[in-house]
Amino acid sequence: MKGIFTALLTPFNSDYTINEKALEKLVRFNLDEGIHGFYVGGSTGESMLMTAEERKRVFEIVKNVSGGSVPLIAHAGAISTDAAIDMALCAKCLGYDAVSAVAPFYYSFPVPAIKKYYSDIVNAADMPMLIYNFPAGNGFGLDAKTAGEIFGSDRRFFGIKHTSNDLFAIRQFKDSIEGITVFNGYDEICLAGLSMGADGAIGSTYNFMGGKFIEIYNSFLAGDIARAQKLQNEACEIITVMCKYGVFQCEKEMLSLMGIEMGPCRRPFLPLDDEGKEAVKKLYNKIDNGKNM
Ligand code: MN9
Repeated sequence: MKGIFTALLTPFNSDYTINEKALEKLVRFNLDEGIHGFYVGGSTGESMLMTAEERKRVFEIVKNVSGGSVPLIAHAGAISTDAAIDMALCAKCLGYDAVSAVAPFYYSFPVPAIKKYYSDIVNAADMPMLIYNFPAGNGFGLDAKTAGEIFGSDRRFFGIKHTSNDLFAIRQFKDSIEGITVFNGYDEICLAGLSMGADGAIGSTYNFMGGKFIEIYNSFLAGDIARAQKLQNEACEIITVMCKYGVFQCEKEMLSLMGIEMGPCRRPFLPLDDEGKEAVKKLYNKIDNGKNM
């Protein structure tokens, strides 16, 4: 697995139930953009704000719509090992290609407990595992030494989704674990991540500008760094605005303008205010007129 994977958003109706039709449309739109795969039910999908049944329903819809056309990674992470295993088994049953999990959070679990959480999930589900390293989100930062201990000789651990600005860590993962796949996690540093050896990237803004990032990826691989940089800079301008007003809310607003009704984010995320809506509208007009998405 490599390339540009969309960390799928979850569209909601105005009453906050899942908008299944919009989800189907979003998956199809991304497939048409040429996305290389999907990361389903992660931070971007607001999975921590959803029930287990809802998370499973999203797995099911995405699988049904995409069929076997691109690889699918299901995020099964949870605070509880049992809950994560339950989610991973559902993904396995549906024919997902791999699972991923953020480290257990809230209780500041010690490293041995985190290691056991990962081996318990992999042993129970017997599936390829992409560790989701998100230090800013869950307070645990994976380093190359601990990663090496978790991976050990178990080839079912195949990679890390590295959502961190620590770019050196990408190189350290690559150099210390043979054959490891590393996905860059912050879209604003996608090209930088690739330059440090990332095999691809998983991100939220790819929901609406996957085409642009596929071009960044292809330009990088072709050695056209000037082109890749130009496109990354354009993407960063957009992401800067979105981060200011709330990245998921802005992405949903953008997609709604593009014709996919994404609705609000779940509480406690605040709705996008008028200033934010105006800012996204401006981005939309600029992108649409320039057709440079
Ligand atoms: O999955 C996303 N990570 C989080 C990756 O949201 C925690 C990123 O795509 C960011 O949303 C994006 C904006 O910071 O890079």
